[in-house]
Amino acid sequence: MKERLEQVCQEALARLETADSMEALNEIRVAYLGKKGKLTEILKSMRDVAPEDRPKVGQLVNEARAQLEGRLDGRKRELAAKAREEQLRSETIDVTLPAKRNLVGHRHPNTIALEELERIFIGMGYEVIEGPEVEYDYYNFEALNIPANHPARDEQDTFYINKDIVLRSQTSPVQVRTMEQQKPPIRMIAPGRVFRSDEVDATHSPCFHQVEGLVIDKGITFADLKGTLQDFARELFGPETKVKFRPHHFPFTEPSAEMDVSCFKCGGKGCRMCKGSGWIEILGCGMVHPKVLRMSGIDPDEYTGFAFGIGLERITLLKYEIDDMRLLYENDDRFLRQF
Ligand code: 2U9
Repeated sequence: MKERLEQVCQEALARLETADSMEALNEIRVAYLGKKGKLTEILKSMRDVAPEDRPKVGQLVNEARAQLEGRLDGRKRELAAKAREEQLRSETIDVTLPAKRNLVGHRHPNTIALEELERIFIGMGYEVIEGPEVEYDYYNFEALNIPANHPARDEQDTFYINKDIVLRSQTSPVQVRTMEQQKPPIRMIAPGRVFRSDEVDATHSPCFHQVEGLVIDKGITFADLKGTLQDFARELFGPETKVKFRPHHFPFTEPSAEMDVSCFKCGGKGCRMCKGSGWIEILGCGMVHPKVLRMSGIDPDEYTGFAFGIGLERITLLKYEIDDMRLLYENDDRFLRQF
């Protein structure tokens, strides 16, 4: 029995030395120390041993058991240490490597230009008011004195949802809604997206942005319009900027004008930027038509006002000397992050 015990013990110890995983160690534990394990079997066969020899044999079996358990624990620790070493080696972090760049977005040049415009007008006491992009035909045309037979109403220029509802072709409906809701004095700008059925090219897009303004109070004159828009132009393009007004026609204003600024690139001498003329057109404007005031519940005998409309993309392209509007809509980060 002693030899058998030694043989089993040696066999188990030998297997332990070559076991290379926790599973293998566990298998060995079960095979020798488990309920039906070889060592346990030997212990069970004690009943065949002469009673006087039992304490001695019992002691031997227990010693063998203790030796096996000790070695099992030892191997367990060795394997755990090896695994940990392996892990440390494979997960080594090289802290000297350059960090991964976190790609954060960038404000769109249109947004930067809009915020500049808003800052200027807020500084002059204007409110910024927004409104729906899908509008009633009434607010987009009728209330602005654009009659049913007007070319701007043409299906080619406006996206119709149905016969009464359109994608707004200007932000003017926001001013009309404001006139209906608020009593003068009104000093507001209405920035936002507008839609026209235009082909895409370097200066046109079916979806672009406007910033329109409206001022209504007692005694507002064309002089207020000129002074305000001159201040605005100087704030946006620099204090040396000159402005000039050319007569124009809009159904919603009378008289109407377009405003040019002296070229901020050449100072008015003439260059590529201003196509040699020394002037750059930047907005349309005029005194609000009395019919437009009356339709929205404001008495034109008591109040007068001026309005203006700015194409935001045009300002952005000028400000950043971008020569193709399509670049603004591609959202290519390499383009956007330059501004
Ligand atoms: C109300 C009354 C009058 C808004 C105005 C313009 C002149 C104008 C253009 C600028 C470039 C359109 O985007 S663009 O092509 N706009 O020239 N807009 S006056 O007049 C209003 C608006 C609302 C109630």
